Order: sequence, then C-alpha cells, then structure tokens
Amino acid sequence: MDTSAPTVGTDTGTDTEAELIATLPPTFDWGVATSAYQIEGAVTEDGRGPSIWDTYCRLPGAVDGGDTGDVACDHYHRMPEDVALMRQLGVNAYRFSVAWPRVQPGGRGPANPAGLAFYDRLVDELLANGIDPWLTLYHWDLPQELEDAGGWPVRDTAHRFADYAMLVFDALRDRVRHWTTLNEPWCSAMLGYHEGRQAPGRQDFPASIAAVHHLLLGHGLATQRMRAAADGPAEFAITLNMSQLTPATDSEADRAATRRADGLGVRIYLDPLVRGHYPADVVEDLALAGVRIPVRDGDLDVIATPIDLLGVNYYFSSRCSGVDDQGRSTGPDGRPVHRDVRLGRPVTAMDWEIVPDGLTDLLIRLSHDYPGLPLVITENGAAFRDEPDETGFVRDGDRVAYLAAHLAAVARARLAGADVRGYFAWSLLDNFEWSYGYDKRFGLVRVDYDTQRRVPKQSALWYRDTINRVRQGA
Ligand code: IFM
Repeated sequence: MDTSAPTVGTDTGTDTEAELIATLPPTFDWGVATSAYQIEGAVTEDGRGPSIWDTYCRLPGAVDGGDTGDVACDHYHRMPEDVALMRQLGVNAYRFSVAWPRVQPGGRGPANPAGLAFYDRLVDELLANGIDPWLTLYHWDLPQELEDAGGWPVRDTAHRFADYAMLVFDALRDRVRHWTTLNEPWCSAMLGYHEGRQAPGRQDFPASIAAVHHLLLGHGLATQRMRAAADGPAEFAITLNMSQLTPATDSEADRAATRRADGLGVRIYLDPLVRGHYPADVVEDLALAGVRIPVRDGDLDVIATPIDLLGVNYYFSSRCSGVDDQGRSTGPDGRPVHRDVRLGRPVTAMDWEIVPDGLTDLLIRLSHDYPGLPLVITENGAAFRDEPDETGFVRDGDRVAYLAAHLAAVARARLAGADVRGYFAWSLLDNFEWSYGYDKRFGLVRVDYDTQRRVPKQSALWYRDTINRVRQGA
C-alpha cells in the first residue's frame, strides 16, 4: 500500500485514501455530532432559562447578521425526523450535548423535569433506531445566572457543574454509556474570557486562566461523582480541540512561540488530566505575565480522576512564529509575540487551512505523550460555500474530499500505532456556527432555514457508502 503523504483528495476520495479507510476495523465507531444551542431552537420552551449565548447573540455586532439560536434547526420539535436521517446515514453513534439551562434554568437547584424529558425522548429514539447516544454535558451554554455570579473564572461554577452533571447522569445512566464532560474548554476559556470572540465576550486574561482551572475542576468533580454512582458499563471522557503546531522556522523565537501555544492549547489541559500537574513551563510563562493558576490543595487529584477516552476535535493545523512582520518578538503589551503563519494549503469557508497530515501527526503525538489513553475523533468536518441545485441537493465534492482525506489520516495514524476508536463527522446538519451565525455550513445534511427542510448532501451519501464498505470489509 502507498503510504506517501496524503493529498486533499477528490470528490470521491482518492484510491489511496479508500485503501487506507478500508483498514479501519469493524469495531470502529461511526458517528455524527451536533450541539444543543447550535440546533435545538425553542429557547424559551418548557422552562429553559437563558444561557450566555442567548445574551451574547443580542450584543450588537457580536454575531454575523445578528443571528441567534432562537430557532436554529428547530431540532427540539423535529428530533424524530433528525434521528431518522442518522439512521439513513448508517451511523451507529450520535454525539449531542445537553443544554444545562434546560435542565437547571438558573444553573442550580432541582432538575426541570420538562427539560430533562427532551433528552429522555432523544435517548429512547436513538436506541430504538440502533444508534448509541454519546452525551456531552457542556457545549458552551452556561446558564446566564451563573455567569452573573462570575462564570467559569469563579470556583463555585465547578461545583455547580458537578451537581448538574449528576442530575443528567441519574436520569439517563440506565441507557447512556458514553459520557463526555466538556467540549473544547479552550474555547470556553480563551475565546469566552480572554479574546471575547465568544460568549460571554469578556477580555480578561487572568480570568481566562482561572476559567481553565475551574473547567478542569468541574470536569474532575463530575467525573468522580458519576464514576462513583455508575452501576453499569459507563465510559467517561473529555473533548479537546487541538491542532498540530510546528515552528515556522527553526529560529529560537519561533520554537518558543510553538512551545507556548502548545502549552496553552494542549498541555495545560492534558498534563493535569493525565499526569496530575500543570506543565512547569506554562506555570512559569504565566508567572512572568503576573498570572497564577488558582489551584487549591487536592484539586489536581480531582482533575486527574481517570478517564476512559480522550475526544479529539480537529479542523486545521498551524505554523507558529514568535516575531511580528517587523521582526519584533515582544508586543506593545510587553507579552511575547505569537503569529500564525500559513502553510500554503487550500482553505475552507472558515479560512482554515486543510491539513489532513496534521491530524495523523497529532494523533501519533498524543499517543506518545499520553500513552494508554484511547482516542476518538469527536469532531472533524468543514464549512464550504454550498450551492444547492433546484431540488435542494448539494454536490459538495469539496466536503467529500475533506472527509476522505481526514479519515485516511486517521487510518494512517492507527497503522502507526495510535489507538483511535471512532470518528464523528461535524456536523449532521448545517447549524448555528456561533459568532459566524448561519452563513457557515458544516452539515452533511443541508438545512433550508426558511422551511426547515433537510436534504442530505453528496457528502452524506458518500459517508453512508463509506461506512457500509468498511463494515462489510469491502
Ligand atoms: O461548530 C463548532 C463546534 O461547536 C465546536 N467545534 C468546532 C465547530 C466548528 O467551528
């Protein structure tokens, strides 16, 4: 078999990619992923309280086109139809998130039975269709009342999260085996509290570092309590978004920039989760910036509560430079410069470079640095400028090529020894892409937002056929 560097592929995937994908084992999990705020709509129904995203969407200029998740894909009312679509795709797993403000409208206190009932129905519908529910407890929709009390930078939020997790766990543990605490805590902390590009839209670096610690603490507290209460087979995980970072040149400045970006992007999460301590170089960098991680006695033991799987969300990779375009290594704020440098690859509609080989390298790196932790690709996919024909069908050969190249990249990593057990395409449906609103379409299935009509795209048919072929060993 040719194992030379993967290409971006074609609208059916290349022969090499098909051969690689065919090496995925029959036990491999095939899924699609979504999240609550991006698809559900029904934001004031059945007692749901407001989340930080309901608030953020109403800030002038925060979301392109002034879009909100008020209606989204109306999945709350169309759930059985959406599960039927999954069944047609032939996936055996569905990764979704529970909206905390549906279950606990104010983020504390008893469960709202009507909110929980939606997920109860969803889980039953999935199981009736032979689809395994993969439940994520937190995909960014913090109840607004908790943000008003300080949000993730405040320690109490970690305890509130663990209480909420137990309400969901107690209600669904008899049928749900796969539990993920957090989706992409980097986004919650850095985009939400440092860069202000996502809810709640704050720009406070020390607060974002406190948020990192309290997100991890919340993960650990929830995992500890769910694990102790589990009376059947249950798997616990966290999902991180990660890139493969390489220095733009071999200069000391570029290597240092790469180390720092990897420190704040990957190791600040995985070192405490797997090794029980924060990386010394990250702690030192933060101290130089006058920032301390608010660790208390015992926190790191809680955070390092064993997990069974690591979810990997992968979209692109980057090269890092430690100098700006004037050659300066310190910014006006006195902090070291970080600049992303293009690899020169084609880009998606998000302007993200398409780097499937980065996924192979990342998976191999994770297996080396954090051995013994099984991996699942919990998100991978691409937004393109889809053009539906008169019937609503989208020939999205670019998306097929993207998926084929990345699945081949996963297979390549497995052949090199990485323990990757499944793949979830992002996303089942076109949906609310956060600050980009509805303009960016990631779905395998097109959603016409005027009518809510769903039309599977060429990529959906390709994904279905690929799953079938691999399952049949063809
Ligand atoms: O849509 C998001 C998702 O909510 C989290 N991971 C990245 C996706 C694409 O940006």
